[in-house]
Amino acid sequence: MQPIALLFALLCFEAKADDGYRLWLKYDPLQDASKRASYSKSINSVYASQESSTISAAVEELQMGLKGLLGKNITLVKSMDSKRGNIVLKIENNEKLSEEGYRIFSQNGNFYISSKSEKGLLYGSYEFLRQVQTLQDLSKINIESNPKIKLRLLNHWDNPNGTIERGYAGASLWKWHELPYVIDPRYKDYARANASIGINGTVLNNVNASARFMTAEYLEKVEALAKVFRPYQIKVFLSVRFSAPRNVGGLPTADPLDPQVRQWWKDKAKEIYSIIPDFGGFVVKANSEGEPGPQDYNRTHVDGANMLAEALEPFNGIVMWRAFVYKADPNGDRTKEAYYEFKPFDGQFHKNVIVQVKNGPLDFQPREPFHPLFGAMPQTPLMMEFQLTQEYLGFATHLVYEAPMFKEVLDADTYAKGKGSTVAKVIDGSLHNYRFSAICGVANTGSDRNWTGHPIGQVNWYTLGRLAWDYSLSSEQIAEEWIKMTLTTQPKAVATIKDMMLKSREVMVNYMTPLGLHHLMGEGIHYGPQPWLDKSGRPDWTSTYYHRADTIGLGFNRSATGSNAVGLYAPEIQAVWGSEENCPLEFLLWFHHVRWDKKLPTGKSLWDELCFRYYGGAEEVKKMQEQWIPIKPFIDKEIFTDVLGRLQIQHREAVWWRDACVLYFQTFSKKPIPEPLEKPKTTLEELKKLVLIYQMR
Ligand code: GCV
Repeated sequence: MQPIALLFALLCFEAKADDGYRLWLKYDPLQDASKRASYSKSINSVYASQESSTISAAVEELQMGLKGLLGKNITLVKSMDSKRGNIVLKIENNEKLSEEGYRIFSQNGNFYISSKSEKGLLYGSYEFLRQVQTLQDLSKINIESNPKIKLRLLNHWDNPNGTIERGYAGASLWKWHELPYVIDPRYKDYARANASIGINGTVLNNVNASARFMTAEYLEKVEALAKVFRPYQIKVFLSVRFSAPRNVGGLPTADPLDPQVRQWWKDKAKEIYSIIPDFGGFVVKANSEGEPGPQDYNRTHVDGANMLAEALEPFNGIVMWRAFVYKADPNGDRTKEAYYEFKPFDGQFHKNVIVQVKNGPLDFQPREPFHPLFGAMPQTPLMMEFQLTQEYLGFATHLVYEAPMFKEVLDADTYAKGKGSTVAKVIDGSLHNYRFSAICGVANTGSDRNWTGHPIGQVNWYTLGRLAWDYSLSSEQIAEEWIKMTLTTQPKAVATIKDMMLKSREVMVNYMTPLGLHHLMGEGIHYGPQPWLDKSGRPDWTSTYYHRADTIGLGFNRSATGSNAVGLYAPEIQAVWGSEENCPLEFLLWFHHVRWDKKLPTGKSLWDELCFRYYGGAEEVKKMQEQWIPIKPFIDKEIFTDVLGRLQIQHREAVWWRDACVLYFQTFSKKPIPEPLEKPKTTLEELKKLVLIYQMR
């Protein structure tokens, strides 16, 4: 071959770099030749007993996925192919299945995906593909699966101007200025990705909501998106601005007890449903961080939520009313406020209201105890709000797998009805027999080609869906599935990446906020360390409010001798968290002000333990970098290089966090950094300047 022809051939056959766009629905040819051959032999065609747009979406996905994975055309047949090897999508009654549940089994050489509804067929089809992608044995496949939580949502904090609050992966996915005329093909891929993990709703806009979304112009744009999402069984929801009747309705007030205001919302609901008949409902952030709400008119959260609920009720819409409220009280304890505000209202909300509660009582910190409202409102459905976007977890530059963090909260025992009353059972509705159940994650998606900025950030989106469907899945299992579907099936590489992911959350806690510390981050931007921050727009936006460092010790005393936030939990929990001796180290400084020289169960003093954790966290990131390098031959080059670069930033920043926190706390402890730890190479003054540079416009 001529050199030029050889070069041409090489260029043609060079594998195309993976830009991450296809997420976990990559469908590249299976590398395991024997599995591929065996699947190919047993799958020939797909047959659906009924037709609908959702069933077509399922069939299309099966055909596309299997074509890619097996390199074979899977034909859609009008009656079951007698040659066998059919994938049969079948609607049938099965008492063990809920409406969205499915069963997958093999019989007489065919595979059956059955469900009571088209929804289950869609979810079952994605599960079937997952089985192939993760190289499972299909010969005796027999899976029965029902979602544990009914509403499984993403919350987008996206603004009409295309920006995303706390978004680190580019601009908004929604091109409002082009809608409804231009339909970006990405909307369909977004729907496919969500359906593949069981997400069945999306809140399109920021909870700091623009009233514009209540205008006819915007509702038409919303409908254009709803139309794309519909076959994938994804309902759209909107965040609403409580003052919308004033902002866009021309009314002088938004008082929820004012008859004109009430009528305005009723008319608005009617208008919305006339445009989007399957609209899901509203999310409301009211009287929180300066957003308008019923308290502006001396009314309560119940007044506000119930007014909206009554407007939506005729159309089966729901109101997700957020409990993220806190007043600026320098002598108070922000972690108690939502509890005091909402607990007295238990049982007073309208039947289509669900109260949306963040996982912890503060604000998506690297580690928080579960929110004390979970278990405390037996007569009001509560839903979980997790944050996928890494506002406090190093944005899209730090590798942090969030499943262990979510599981820690879901598995936590509230003791509301005795041992075993886990947070998961509160939010799936089973503990208190709630009318409905829901969970949401604040999305980490954006217009970046790979959707989430950090290639491994995709797994946090994936995790939300998988845990919402079945919170009993382990972090290991979810990680393994995602790695195999997205990065590689090479066993050693899978094991290494999984190990890095599983420890990543704890590593981050150690270099950012070990031992129960919290809210030490840079002001406003929420990036980088600023533990010395003692003045801000509000006292509870400083760091000193939370860590309370002094010459005696460190930590916020929330025990009975302090703010008694621990008193909001069940007595069984108080007995553990409320005692400095019994409190697990991960929450020690969340609940206690501990002497610097206090000997901890590790055998070290508080000061030494703190230093070892900060140094250990930073060191672990270095190790993660080293672990990543040998997997190079087994994953896509572009993704390999991208993650490697981000790990380098993460290490630099872990050292930044470590040095800033250790040097700052040392000004109180007055103790040396213990041997053999190396002293920081920078000074505290230099680090203080660095944070200011980060915050410059
Ligand atoms: C959407 C935190 C974030 C805000 C966010 C708020 C909320 O305070 O920093 O950006 O606002 O939480 O959840 O409402």
